[in-house]
Amino acid sequence: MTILYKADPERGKQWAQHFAQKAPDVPFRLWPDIGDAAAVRYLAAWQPPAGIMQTLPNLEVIFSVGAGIDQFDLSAVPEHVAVVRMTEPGIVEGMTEYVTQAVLTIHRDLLDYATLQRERAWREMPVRAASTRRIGVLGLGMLGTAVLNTLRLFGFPCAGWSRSQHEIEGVECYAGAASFDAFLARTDILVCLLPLTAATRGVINRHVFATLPKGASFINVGRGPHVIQQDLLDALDSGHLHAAILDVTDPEPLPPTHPFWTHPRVRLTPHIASATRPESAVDVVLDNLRRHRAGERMIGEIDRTRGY
Ligand code: NDP
Ligand code: OXD
Repeated sequence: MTILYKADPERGKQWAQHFAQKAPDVPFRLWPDIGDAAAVRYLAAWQPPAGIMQTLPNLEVIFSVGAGIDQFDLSAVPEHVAVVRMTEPGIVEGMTEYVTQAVLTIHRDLLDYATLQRERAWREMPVRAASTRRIGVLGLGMLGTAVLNTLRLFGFPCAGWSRSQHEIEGVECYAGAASFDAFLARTDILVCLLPLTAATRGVINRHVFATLPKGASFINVGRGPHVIQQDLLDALDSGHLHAAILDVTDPEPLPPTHPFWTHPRVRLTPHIASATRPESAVDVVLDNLRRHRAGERMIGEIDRTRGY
């Protein structure tokens, strides 16, 4: 019943230490030292090996080491192999910090002040009350909900949009395609925290930017392919969209010639909004191993028909 880890090797060493401490009875191996391939029932990976079922014929579960599973080619993974996304609390904490700083950067005009600093211009701008800056989060899952629960404490009017109807205290919840435009029209800072699926690829496009109020801003911490990048550049260049803070792009890494690098209204970070923390990740995986062996549904098991 071996668990095989195949992702960042440095973090893998930390996973190995935590497994050795917390579950010395569970055989844990680091790719490419797979040992007896037939004994590998569990794989923790960012990218599974090519020809996964030929390499690991008795695989039962793939644990993503990240919250997203869009990097997996699910067509190469047979139905009987469960796929589980990462739900450990460190990812939630990191994402809440990142989105809060991005929202406050836009809300307190820090991008504009950075421009003024470069010009050595000592000039004040009026401060806008949080109660007049409406936040809208696409995706009301583990991360979107946590982010909104923090942002509403600042007094921002908060809303979220998801596939199914949610109820979150202090958050106006919109659901489905029919309410999308109403959600956008009331949003001054749009945050993308959707999973990347066939239904959400390209969902942030010229229609979205045109429906947001003039002067709105955009934060992408979901995935690069959620956005039609030329539409984002056009919306910024027309002045309709004020600014964009992008942690994810398409492709990654972003090529040196890409216009996002030098655009005055774009701030970029290299997909660092939040990262899985090995210590708590191992706790979550061990809990799921116990559930799997007991025949229970695992936490974070994805629904293949929805793709997330
Ligand atoms: P969850 O699966 O918990 O939540 C996904 C949410 O998106 C749900 O509310 C779901 O709706 C909604 N959704 C999915 N498809 C649609 C659709 N077609 N229309 C409307 N709503 C939809 O995901 P997490 O919150 O854990 O993570 C979200 C994403 O964040 C990850 O998939 C990953 O891409 C990204 N991420 C980025 C990181 C970074 O460092 N930049 C780090 C970690 C994650 P419903 O509730 O109705 O099912
Ligand atoms: C994740 C990510 O999905 O790092 O966890 O983007």
